[in-house]
Amino acid sequence: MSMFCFQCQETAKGTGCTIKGVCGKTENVANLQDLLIYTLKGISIFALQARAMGIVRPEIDKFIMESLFTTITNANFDRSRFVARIEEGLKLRDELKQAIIKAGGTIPADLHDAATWTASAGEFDQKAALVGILTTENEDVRSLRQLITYGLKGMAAYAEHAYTLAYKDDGIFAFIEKALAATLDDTLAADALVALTLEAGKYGVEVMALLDKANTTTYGNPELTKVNIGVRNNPAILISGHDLKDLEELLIQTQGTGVDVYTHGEMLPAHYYPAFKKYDNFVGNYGNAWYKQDKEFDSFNGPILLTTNCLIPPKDSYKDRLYTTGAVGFEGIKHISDRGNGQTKDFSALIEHAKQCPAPTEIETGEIVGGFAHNQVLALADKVVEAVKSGAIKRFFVMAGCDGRMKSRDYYANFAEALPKDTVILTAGCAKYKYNKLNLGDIGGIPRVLDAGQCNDSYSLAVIALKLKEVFGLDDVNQLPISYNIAWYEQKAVIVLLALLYLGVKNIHLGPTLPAFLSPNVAKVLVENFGIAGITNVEDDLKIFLG
Ligand code: SF4
Ligand code: SF3
Repeated sequence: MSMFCFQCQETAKGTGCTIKGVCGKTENVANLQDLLIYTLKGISIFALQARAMGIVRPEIDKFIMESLFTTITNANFDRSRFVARIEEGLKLRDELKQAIIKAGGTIPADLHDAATWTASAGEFDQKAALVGILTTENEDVRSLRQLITYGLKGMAAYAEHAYTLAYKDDGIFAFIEKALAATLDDTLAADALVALTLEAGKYGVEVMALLDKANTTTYGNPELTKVNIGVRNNPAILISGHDLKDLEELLIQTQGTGVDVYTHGEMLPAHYYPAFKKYDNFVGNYGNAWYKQDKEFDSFNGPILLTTNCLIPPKDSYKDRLYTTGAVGFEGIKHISDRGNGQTKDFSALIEHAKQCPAPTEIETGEIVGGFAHNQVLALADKVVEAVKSGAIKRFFVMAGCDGRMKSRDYYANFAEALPKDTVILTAGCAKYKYNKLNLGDIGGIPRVLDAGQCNDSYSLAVIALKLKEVFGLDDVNQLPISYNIAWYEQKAVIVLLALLYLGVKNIHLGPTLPAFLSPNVAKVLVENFGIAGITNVEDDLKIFLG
């Protein structure tokens, strides 16, 4: 076995990728990601000690957050970026240690290796082979440590989006560092790690609330919007991923250039924000969820900007038109540098490139409807409550999360189609692409698919549920006529799940398969305490959901 990774739903054989990632991640990059995480854990040991002494280093918090983000599935495949990050991490770790000593602190003699190891870049591969996931022998402890680590990756991704819009919360950074260090602590048994997992859910709610505030304060509240899925006849740039700031700067820089901008994948919900509606070259959404990019990037014809996950290893036919930025990277693919202080990113290379390209080839026509984040749904609250009271709406189905390659995910399209006509789907994340073009109709003007936005906007679905609980005067969110049938793929979905558990949501069905990183005992804890279950087939599951 030359690597071991089981962080996503598509992990090989449902157990772990051991030779090469199903995602395309090489053994070498997988191992360097492990070493980077190990380095972050070592830094966190000092960060905790420093915090206890009143020393807070924003550059450390930022480094940890950004580094975690680069290791999520389908974000970064570029070996050189990980080598550079590990080198920088070792430097920051030692600076922090010196700051502690300078402030009168004592460095414990029995520090974990993660806090003391050093090596030159040429030795990183050797070291990486010694620090992987399987070095934790007890499978339940390993399972919980990884569940926490993956939750932190998702939390870091959302914290980074908020940070980009100048919203941050030191409590979230402090928790990330505490939890990273805790995953090295051999004195913490399963019970303590379960408690820490639930605490991660608490910070998951906080980080999503922070990002919601950052997005809505900066760009306004998402509102009911029809999004064009056809094309125009101008050269264009396609922007994918989750980063709204990148989109904003791209829209500003393309004004008056004759170059149109289309969203792809998880960038679709950007159309729902009032702030982006003023750009007349912001044409619509092109394509579907991430895993179809190998065909859709081909037919788009113009440059493509990947701002975050999900990137798949590019085909030769469009690789010269692909650009990455932020946490994303791929060897040989052009990368747009980060913003300097007070500056914007420079997308001029993409704009010039677009001018040389033909307009996108049309792959579909029509419109999709979305923008049902909490503010819009609560604006319709009277109508929704009335429909529930009159029996016009019998049940809501939260079908948020991720889409993915596996054929078994057709289940979600079939499930959506098979749902009785008096039910409404509440969605967020790229999972929506399985049913947002199905024309499922409406109930008295309320569309049967209410899209709140990106995966992080799953928070909106929780806000809506809590509001309905209040309106109906219920004591428990689980008394609402809401069922949860969630699809997961990567680690942002892990933090969304932990956040829902923290909010007390029970009986979530998770598919298409349960995470490989849940050991039988850890899965049992989730089943017994939260009623977590998998999925089977549409017919049987509908019977369960509809009683
Ligand atoms: Fe395998 Fe998923 Fe890890 Fe990629 S991210 S190596 S597919 S488990
Ligand atoms: Fe999708 Fe990658 Fe998870 Fe943001 S874009 S939800 S998979």
